[in-house]
Amino acid sequence: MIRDQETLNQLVDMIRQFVEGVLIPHENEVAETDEIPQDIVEQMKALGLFGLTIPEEYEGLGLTMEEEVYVAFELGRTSPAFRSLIGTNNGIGSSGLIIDGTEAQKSFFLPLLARGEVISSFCLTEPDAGSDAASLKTSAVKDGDFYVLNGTKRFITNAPHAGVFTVMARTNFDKGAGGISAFIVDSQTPGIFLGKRDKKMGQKGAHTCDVIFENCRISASALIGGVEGVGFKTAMKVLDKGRLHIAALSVGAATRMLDDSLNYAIERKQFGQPIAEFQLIQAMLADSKAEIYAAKCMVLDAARLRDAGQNVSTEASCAKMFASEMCGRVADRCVQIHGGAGYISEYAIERFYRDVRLFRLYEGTTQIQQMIIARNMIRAAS
Ligand code: COS
Repeated sequence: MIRDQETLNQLVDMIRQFVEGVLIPHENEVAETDEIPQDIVEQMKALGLFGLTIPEEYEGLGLTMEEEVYVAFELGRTSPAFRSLIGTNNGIGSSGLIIDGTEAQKSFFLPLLARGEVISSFCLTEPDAGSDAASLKTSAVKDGDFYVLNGTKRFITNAPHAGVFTVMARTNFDKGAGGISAFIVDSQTPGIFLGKRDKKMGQKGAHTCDVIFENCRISASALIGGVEGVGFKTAMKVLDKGRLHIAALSVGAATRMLDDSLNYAIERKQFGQPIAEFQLIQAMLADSKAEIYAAKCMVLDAARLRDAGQNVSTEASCAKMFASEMCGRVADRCVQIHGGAGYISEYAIERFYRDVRLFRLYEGTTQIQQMIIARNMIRAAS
């Protein structure tokens, strides 16, 4: 749903100019230093990028899902590290509160997140609970007006910068997924320790690490929504939305890679003519164009269904699976179009090839999306 086409066009144009004028020129610097310059972070705050999806009553822009994916198509056209910094406040770090939080929790935390004053992270994955998220072991034991958290969370995006964590922890060890509760936790609470920053294949400038809870006492008021046992469902609802966002980013990144490769193919001459004239190069360009178009249509359709209030668990998984796999295929073809130059870091495609590999893994691997889609089909048919 687009609330006002003209306003959306202005926002998308502004973000496109920011991506082209500021972010793309800084991609190499971010890749080399593994840091996003602070003045860029300040510009992101000033543009309202930390609060794109936070409701307007909590100082965000309150984008609908359809509006959000149009923005993600643009943000996807530069290094994923930039989007990653604002991604948790707009996605997995705030959605749990927006969907299931109490009014007091929302009005306290959401304006801070929307302004970018506080970064949020989503603590679901653990060393022994990745795809099988419902097997998580971090415990939250009630002690009067407090809960005591113990456990380790792994690969937590933005944890080194986070002021607040959404933590999924077990309040009941006998109930499987129904024994998991969600908490909103200040990162300065005693008993929270961070691991070393992970050394990743790509996405330099985006930081992840372990978050360790050791007898960390938090107020009972930190329980999201004030209800125990529904934290797994909160996490799944968060991921339904997050997966659509990643699908849109995959479309954006594939578009950028293809644009770069088309320009390269037009300029690069071999056998006396631009390589773009060769049919085998054209096949790679055309296949990529068609697949990007297909993924974009899927993402927009799923976003519109979500805005219409439908359960889009299946569609979000279809879009995430197809778009992220498509992005991987496009990355591979684009390296191929660049030839030897595609293996050299002077060309952005070498970095994108590594960066986009994550899209097929996080917020649920392709195999988990397949499982969700098939399960939903079987459930609907029986
Ligand atoms: N929305 C709302 N509720 C949902 C839901 C959704 N999208 N998906 C599942 N649930 C509910 C189920 O209805 C079920 O509730 P009941 O017990 O009341 O029936 C409960 O949650 C448990 O669901 P399910 O039985 O399907 O859980 P499983 O453990 O079998 O599998 C998967 C769940 C595999 C889908 C889940 O663990 C998953 O998504 N794993 C990947 C995790 C992931 O993406 N990690 C990335 C880390 S974040 S970057």
